[in-house]
Amino acid sequence: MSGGEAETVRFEVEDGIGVITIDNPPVNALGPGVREGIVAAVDKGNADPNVTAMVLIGAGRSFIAGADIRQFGKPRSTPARYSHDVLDGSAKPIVAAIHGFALGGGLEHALSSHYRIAVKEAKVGLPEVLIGILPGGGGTQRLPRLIGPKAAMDMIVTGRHVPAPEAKALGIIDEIVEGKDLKREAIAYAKRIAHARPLPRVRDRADRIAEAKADPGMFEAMRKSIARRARNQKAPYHCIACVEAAVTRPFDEGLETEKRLFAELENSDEAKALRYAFFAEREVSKIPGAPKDLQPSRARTAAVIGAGTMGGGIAMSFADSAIPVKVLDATREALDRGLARVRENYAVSVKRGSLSQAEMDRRLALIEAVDRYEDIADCDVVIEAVFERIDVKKEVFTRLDAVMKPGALLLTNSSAIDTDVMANATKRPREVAGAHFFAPANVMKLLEVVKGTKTSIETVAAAMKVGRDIGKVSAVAGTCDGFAANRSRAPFVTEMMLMLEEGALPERIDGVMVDFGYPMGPFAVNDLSGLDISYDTRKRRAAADPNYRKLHVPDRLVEMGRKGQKTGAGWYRYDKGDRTPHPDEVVKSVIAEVAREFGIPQRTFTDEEILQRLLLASVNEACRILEEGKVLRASDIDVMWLHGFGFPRYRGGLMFWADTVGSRAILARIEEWHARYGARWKPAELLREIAQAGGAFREAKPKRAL
Ligand code: T1G
Repeated sequence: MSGGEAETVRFEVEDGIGVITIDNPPVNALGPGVREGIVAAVDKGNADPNVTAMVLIGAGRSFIAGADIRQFGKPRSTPARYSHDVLDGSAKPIVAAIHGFALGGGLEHALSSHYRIAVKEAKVGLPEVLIGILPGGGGTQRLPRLIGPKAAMDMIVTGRHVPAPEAKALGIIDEIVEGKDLKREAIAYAKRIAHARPLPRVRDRADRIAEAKADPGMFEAMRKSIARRARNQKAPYHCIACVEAAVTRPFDEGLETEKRLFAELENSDEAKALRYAFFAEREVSKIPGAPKDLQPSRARTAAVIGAGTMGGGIAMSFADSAIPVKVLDATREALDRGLARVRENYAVSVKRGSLSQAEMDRRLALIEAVDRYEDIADCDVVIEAVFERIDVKKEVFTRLDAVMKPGALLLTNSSAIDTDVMANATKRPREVAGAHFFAPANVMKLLEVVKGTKTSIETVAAAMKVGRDIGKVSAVAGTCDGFAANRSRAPFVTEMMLMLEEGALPERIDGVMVDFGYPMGPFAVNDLSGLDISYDTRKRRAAADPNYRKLHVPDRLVEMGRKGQKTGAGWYRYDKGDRTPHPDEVVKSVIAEVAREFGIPQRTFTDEEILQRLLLASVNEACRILEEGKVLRASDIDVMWLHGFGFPRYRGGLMFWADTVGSRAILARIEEWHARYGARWKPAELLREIAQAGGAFREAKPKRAL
């Protein structure tokens, strides 16, 4: 093999078995030279009379994690021979030996081999749909032949990772190998099957396809079942079409369908946005300037101060990740109430079937209620989640400082109070940071790690690691009012409340945002979280700032006792025991009353204007956040919007979406609204610079260090 391949694909003969090793760190992606290296190695093995069979295996921590996603969207040559076809057409049997992950093109290479063995911990999958494309290496044609079209469709349309034991039960894996030396086991397996003929080529299997002819309606049923989740997207439906072709057409024609539909998707807006989100979620964990060898250790024990809704949700996040957690509150009554709420939450999951009773019991056993600070002194990390009152928080941190062991992480879940306030209540401000969870804390993936002015980089990195260890997507923000996520979304909320006064009804605005791709409209979400949550904050701000623009409509609804679902009415009316929002004439009359009282001219809106009034207000604020250096990069804001606010993933994120509108058009729109609505629409300097340079919002850099 030429120099290039020699580095990423090795071929050695051991005991008459040709071992093909892929060595392309960190995940053995099928990057440049890898496919060519595999072709050359299979040719070599077939040409060598001493070789009776071959093994395909990955070096390092994984088999093959799929095509190199970084190459998509770039020009690339069509190879004379595709590596998965060469495996399939080999004259000698090939055994794919899987550890770690076999995903996408990686699993396709295994499906093109004649046998597949795996260690128990391995996972396989065809996750291409998650980046807006589809398995383009024969996976949509081979997998249905191996496990049946229904099971294949489930894997391909969800993109889920399947653990090796389940993959064996489905028929993907022939044998789960015990023992630590996969290569040795694979060589032994290859020797056992070396002379077995005919070679078991997946493409020749017809039995499972025949089964499907008995249920031709499965494809329409699948399309119906994904309709809500796959709204506005093409890839999931193209995946179904390919599997349907595997049932209705000969193998080679099915391959043609796969190739055609793949080509339609590769450069679609949806695929570009999903690829961007994939890499943005990996960038977000990188802290510029952090020491290269900074490897925070995994927290072994945790504590949460405050057994309220947030504290209980945070404790569940630790228990869900098998980390023992102590919950501390001032009174036994508060602890009992908090732990009862946790039990109820788990019981709902058990009732829904998403959690077994045994798993619920295991997790509950990891959560211990304590009522003395001394009981948590030895915990690696403590997260404060008490009332949003400065005096209470300062008291908590003074006490934590007095008892917690040296090196413990002291984190606050505050959503608004400056992290420095808590840090300055301790003698160890460098070890204090914000860990801002989003409600419900055990469900929402975003964890905003807030760096106070004295917080050390080590503490930021350790807090982010804690987030990752409990299944969160950790993103860094600087301390300021609303940090980065909520601060960037605040103008969105202002505009949605002010548009009401001009005549746009909640159901109209919600409809536009649901059509855009949100799972729920912002008013329906507000009914879920409770209108009273922000009411107190608004009152505090109005008292502190005479120029504060009051939001009369939500204030009046709260004062009427309409706090949302919890009171049976808020922006919408709810029938007892039913969460379906129904437009309510009462809300309409409150809006009309406010408009009349304050002489607000009524007007009509296009859908585009409603969408842009909300999102461009946030794009403008995001630019101010970057100007002040309160985030590490623009794409971190997108990660916050995807995982904190349910922004539709196939649109990439707030800044990625803004680039599809264009910076110049956005500046023009914001200047128009600045003239009409005044100061709140003043364009951010950075936004003006981006527009003038014709640059991209998603590539904007912070103007100051965090
Ligand atoms: N291509 C390029 N880079 C990749 C990559 C890939 N497929 N997978 C991971 N990386 C990079 C990642 O950006 C990060 O880089 C580093 O590897 C570690 O990743 C023809 C067309 C395998 C489960 O969709 O799901 O095959 O930040 O932090 O948490 O039909 O990576 O270090 O610079 O995620 O241990 C299909 C995508 C491709 C799998 C490991 N395959 N990867 O998770 O590590 S399309 C996928 C993952 C395809 C064929 C089609 C995960 C992982 P950096 P990481 P991890």
